[in-house]
Amino acid sequence: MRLSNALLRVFTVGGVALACGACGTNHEGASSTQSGLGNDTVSCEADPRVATYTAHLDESGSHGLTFELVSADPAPPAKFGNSWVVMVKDSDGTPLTGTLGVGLNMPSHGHGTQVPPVITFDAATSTYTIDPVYLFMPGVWQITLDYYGDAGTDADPVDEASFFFCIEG
Ligand SMILES: [Cu+2]
Repeated sequence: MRLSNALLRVFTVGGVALACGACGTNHEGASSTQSGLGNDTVSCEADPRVATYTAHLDESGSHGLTFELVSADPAPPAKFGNSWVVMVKDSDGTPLTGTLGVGLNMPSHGHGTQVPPVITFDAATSTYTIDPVYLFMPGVWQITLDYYGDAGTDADPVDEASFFFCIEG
């Protein structure tokens, strides 16, 4: 049965980095000449990479698919645990139901998250719920959605797209 197979094939790939070399060490080893670094109060809202959250935010992949952030709780995305509902659509806008992977990354810091996202697929709405989207640190986070179709996550994704958000302290 296709739908239950799809549910079973929904799992998580990537995005997990237990070793976090640069994480939380902004001030460590800073000399007096570096005292201006690591100012935790600087906002990333003006970072050109980040999106302003709205419901039904679309990001296009480079292979014709659209990844829709249907809703986020809390909204806008915030520090620590988030729950996201996403949909993957083909070029006609038809929802797709195959395997999805999620990666969480802080591109400026080179680390992922400690709590891996769990993905569940709801066949009634053709949406995937990702919970938690665990963004534990203030700054720019990249949330990458990889769509694998009927293939497993060992294959190359059919398409992928990333959402970037500024998470406030
Ligand atoms: Cu970080």
